[in-house]
Amino acid sequence: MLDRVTPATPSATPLAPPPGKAPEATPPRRIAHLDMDAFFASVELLRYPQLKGLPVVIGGGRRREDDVLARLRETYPDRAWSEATLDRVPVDFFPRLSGYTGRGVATTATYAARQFGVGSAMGLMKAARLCPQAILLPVDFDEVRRISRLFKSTITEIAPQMEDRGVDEVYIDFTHVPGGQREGGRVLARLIQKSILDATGLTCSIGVAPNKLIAKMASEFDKPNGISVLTEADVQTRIWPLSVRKINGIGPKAEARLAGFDIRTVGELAARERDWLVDHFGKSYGAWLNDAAWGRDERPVVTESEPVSMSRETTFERDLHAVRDKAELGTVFTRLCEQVAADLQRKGYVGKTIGIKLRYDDFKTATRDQTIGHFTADAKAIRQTAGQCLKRVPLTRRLRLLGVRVGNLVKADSEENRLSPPVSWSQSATTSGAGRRPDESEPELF
Ligand code: TTP
Ligand code: MG
Ligand code: MG
Repeated sequence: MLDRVTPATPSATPLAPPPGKAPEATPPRRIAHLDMDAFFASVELLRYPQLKGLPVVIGGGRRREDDVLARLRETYPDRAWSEATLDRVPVDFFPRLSGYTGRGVATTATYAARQFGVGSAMGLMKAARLCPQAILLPVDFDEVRRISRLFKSTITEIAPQMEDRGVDEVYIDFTHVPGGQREGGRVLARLIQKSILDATGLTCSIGVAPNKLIAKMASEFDKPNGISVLTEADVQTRIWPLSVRKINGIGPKAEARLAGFDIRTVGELAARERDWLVDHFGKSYGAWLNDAAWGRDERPVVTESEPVSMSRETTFERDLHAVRDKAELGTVFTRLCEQVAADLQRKGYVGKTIGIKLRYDDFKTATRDQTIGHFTADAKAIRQTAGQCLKRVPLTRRLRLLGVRVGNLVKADSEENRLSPPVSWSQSATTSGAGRRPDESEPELF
């Protein structure tokens, strides 16, 4: 996870109109969420167009080009096979799910396969039972990345304010782009869909709404190849009937806890008092739940900018206890530190504020951080300081989430980093974040 310096949104700072001109009304915020349809599977269908319309499941490993060609040459020795002739591979050549045994998991499936109930994260053995005739293909990460870059650059040529949210999805600020207000954004959405289809051969679905939260939900309304346009007035009719799980930020645990209070739909969540939610889910998460249920979300679309911090966090399968699950927590903690260190190193950053985040089984959150005297991207150094932070939080309740963050970032090759030589930590450490635990000398728990 990358936190970035947020550039000012144009709509947040309306300029005074030039003298003599009538002030123009600030256009309403229109934010789009765009998500590619059955992405990994669609990428394979570009290579094998003969499989269009058939149930195809992606899973079970990486694609190895030479293997496919070698097998083709063996099966059909009378034909010449190359990358260029893959569209002529007979459909019968492809392996079927039927009879699959193993522990593989489906990463995604074409919409034809979804009609049988097959979907992302499903075990392939179960998928084989539901749809034995489905074709099983491995993923080609290089091609996925190439197409990912291609569809994103197609978007930024039309609408430059784009936030990258992963391999197959982005947010786009439509507010000031030509066509971005016409029919609530539908005109621009159509243009982008068409341009992506022309550039990549793939379809996507787009939701346009007053903010990211609603746009993200709206992009799913009419998948595949759909456009959904929502206004604030649609929140009650289109969002409130949905399950709370449709809100990006409510996972299975929060869903279960809400269900314990008979809250299953977004509308039922909206009906609860904000104070009640804060009492039961903590100050920040409770307030956020209330905002989300009412469709309130002010987050800007964040384009390229310098990251201010990098973090990794994980929500546990089951809530863990600091003493009873010490070994498991220790392993996870070390891994998070290693992941943040690897993120920093890969992106060329170092930081000197190291922090932790815990969420307890009652959903309350605690964070602590500590600033050291030099910049680092070293997993051991991060682990050591993060471990110090851990000594300053209560660890009696079970934990559902653990996170590690490194902030105060500068580029590893910057002057600032070179001018800050490593110093002894015990002398240089300053602390921030409230609430030291009374016994500072208590040994590290995990
Ligand atoms: P998604 O956008 O969630 O799914 P999708 O594009 O396959 O299908 P949809 O039309 O519903 O958007 O994820 C994008 C890609 O990320 C997906 O093609 C495969 C990969 N992926 C995983 O590797 N593991 C997962 O658990 C999920 C959900 C996706
Ligand atoms: Mg997708
Ligand atoms: Mg996606």
